[in-house]
Amino acid sequence: MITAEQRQQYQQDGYFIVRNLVEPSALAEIKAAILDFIDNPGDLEQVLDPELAVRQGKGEHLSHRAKFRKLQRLGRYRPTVWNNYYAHPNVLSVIRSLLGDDLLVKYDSVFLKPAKTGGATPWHQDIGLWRDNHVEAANAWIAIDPASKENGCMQFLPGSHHDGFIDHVLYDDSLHGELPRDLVANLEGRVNIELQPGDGVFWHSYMWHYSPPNSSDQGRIGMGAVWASLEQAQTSQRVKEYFWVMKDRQRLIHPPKKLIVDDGKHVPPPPFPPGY
Ligand SMILES: O=C(O)CCC(=O)C(=O)O
Repeated sequence: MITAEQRQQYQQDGYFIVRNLVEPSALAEIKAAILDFIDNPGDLEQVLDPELAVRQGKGEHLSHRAKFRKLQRLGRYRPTVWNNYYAHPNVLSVIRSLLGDDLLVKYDSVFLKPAKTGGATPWHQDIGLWRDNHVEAANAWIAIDPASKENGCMQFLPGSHHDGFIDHVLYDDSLHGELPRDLVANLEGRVNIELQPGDGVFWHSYMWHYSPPNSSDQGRIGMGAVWASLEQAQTSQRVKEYFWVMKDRQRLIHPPKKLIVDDGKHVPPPPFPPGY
């Protein structure tokens, strides 16, 4: 459950933080699974789609632990990651407060920002990338390592979710679609979302957020997620595959059961327009 203060902050500022959401023993299992993948990607790339393990640059000069920027969908293939985060009882309790009792995972990813080499994530709204109708989806990120200003924690612009959807653009050097740079240059009022391992942050799909490069000597691993209600999944405009974590008020653990909602009408969004 979320508190009245957290709900109020979600409405007013567009996000809230839940401290100690995931306990240390569960976090240790998650981190072990992530490091095991990074240390032994050869074997596991047979299970994970290799295109979903997003590498940073060519990587030859990087230590093997610095090669990955994202590990998308790792959770779906790792029971300890799935059960200790995406289907963790404390996490589901928060998500139920936002979306009700039938819950599915739409997106799961590890976000890695290795010491000294981890790059920035540009300013964006999640819905600006999805370009779907899930305005009230539950978007979250939990810290596996401490996330600080020094090692590139996320920054939010409180209240920016009140401004609605903004078309995202792609510059020649964009990592992915982003908010137009003239809108985010010298933004005043941004806040650093500093988290300790096990803390989680939840935000609105319109929230403007960003994370800077990591110039410190401390790596920063976190895990992102998006959950959807059954109704959102069934009326999805973009994603065809969802994974059950709660049905009829029962928590569902790994292996996650798939819900396919492909009615043949899903069309991929058009390419992002160029930014100037
Ligand atoms: O991990 C990060 O620094 C960025 C994460 C993010 O932007 C997201 O989950 O939407």
